[in-house]
Amino acid sequence: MEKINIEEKILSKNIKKADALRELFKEKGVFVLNLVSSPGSGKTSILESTLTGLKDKYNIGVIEGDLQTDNDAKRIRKLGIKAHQINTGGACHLEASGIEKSLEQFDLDNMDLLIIENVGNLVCPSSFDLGEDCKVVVISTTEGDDKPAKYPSMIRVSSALIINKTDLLEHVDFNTEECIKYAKGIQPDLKIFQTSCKTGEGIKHWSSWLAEAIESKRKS
Ligand SMILES: Nc1nc2c(ncn2[C@@H]2O[C@H](COP(=O)(O)OP(=O)(O)O)[C@@H](O)[C@H]2O)c(=O)[nH]1
Ligand SMILES: [Mg+2]
Ligand SMILES: [Zn+2]
Repeated sequence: MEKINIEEKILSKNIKKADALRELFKEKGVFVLNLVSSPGSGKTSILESTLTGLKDKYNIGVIEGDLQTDNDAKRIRKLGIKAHQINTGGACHLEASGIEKSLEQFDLDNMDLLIIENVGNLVCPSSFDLGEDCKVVVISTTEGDDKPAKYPSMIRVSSALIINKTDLLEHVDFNTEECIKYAKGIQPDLKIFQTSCKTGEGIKHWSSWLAEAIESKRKS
């Protein structure tokens, strides 16, 4: 009973902070994406492929969440894009308070897109609103096509699903149709993208969706 109360308090405090962040992002015209997946599905690789194509057109910032290291922030900085690394220590998700603090590093008045790469975890990031416009979940073909059925909460709160590592399909038992069927069964409106960061398949399609979302929120 006590445990539930503490959890509820943490979550309601987080929601308040996230709502304030959402207001701020709206005022500044910044589209915010919360990118989630299990570890190693290819979140940073997808960002590398996608942002290379968008960085000349939009002002972009990235917040990287990991337990340790700033490896991912370094990968993004190599593209000439501003990236801030949050090290959570032991924590398996990011919270709105951490995002609020990281914003000191960015100039929101001159930003069109903020991407938050969450800690690799398909469980609790689904409960922690970061003030984003949408969550996008990545599942790779090496993880099993029943991932959506096993992690329904994450699918339910996501706007799009990226099935990544399509270049490996011929080597693994992954039924793409089944995966989409499971996912759509939970969230019928889910947008589906199929990508490979090795061959570049599907990156353009996904990037255009993102660009459209940025445009719809951007201040002219
Ligand atoms: N074959 C293949 N490997 C990929 C693809 N995307 C990412 N990887 C590899 O998967 C590993 C984890 O990728 P990373 O982007 O760090 O995943 P993250 O932990 O979700 O950020 C790295 O070795 C990547 O090179 C892909 O589309 N195809
Ligand atoms: Mg990463
Ligand atoms: Zn967690």
